[in-house]
Amino acid sequence: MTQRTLSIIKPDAVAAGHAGEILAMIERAGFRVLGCRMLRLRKEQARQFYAVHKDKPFYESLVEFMTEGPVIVLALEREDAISRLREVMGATNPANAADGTIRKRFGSNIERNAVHGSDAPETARAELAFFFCEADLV
Ligand code: 3AN
Repeated sequence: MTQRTLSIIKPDAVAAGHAGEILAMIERAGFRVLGCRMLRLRKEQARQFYAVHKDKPFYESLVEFMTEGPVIVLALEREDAISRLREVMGATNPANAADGTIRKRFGSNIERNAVHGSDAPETARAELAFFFCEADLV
């Protein structure tokens, strides 16, 4: 089933100049880019985006990290987009990520892990709407 998902190339990867290679890996994996924006998250936006983690000990640190520099947000489409993107990304902790995955190549640690991908259809819908109007997706 054709599905949409939201990816974020995180501040660590953008600052290190890895955005182009990460986008190339995503495209090589068969995703169509429906939308692409570079922006710097404000603290309130990052808090809201990661609200599901608000009681976790790493929440404030995660918000600091995600607001430290520009990110690139991507609206993506392909067959089984949500699970396929998570395969291309690799495990949350780059130390556990499979060879050839984005996090294995470009992640530094469990927090600074280069890329985000939605984890379920409902979160994908909400996360896409967080950054894109339907009319912007081409
Ligand atoms: P994923 O991004 O693989 O879906 P989540 O949703 O569990 O992982 O975590 C969201 C983000 O929070 C991660 N991408 C990572 O940046 C950060 N994070 C997750 N677990 C930890 C942790 N134990 N310590 C620090 N940061 C974490």
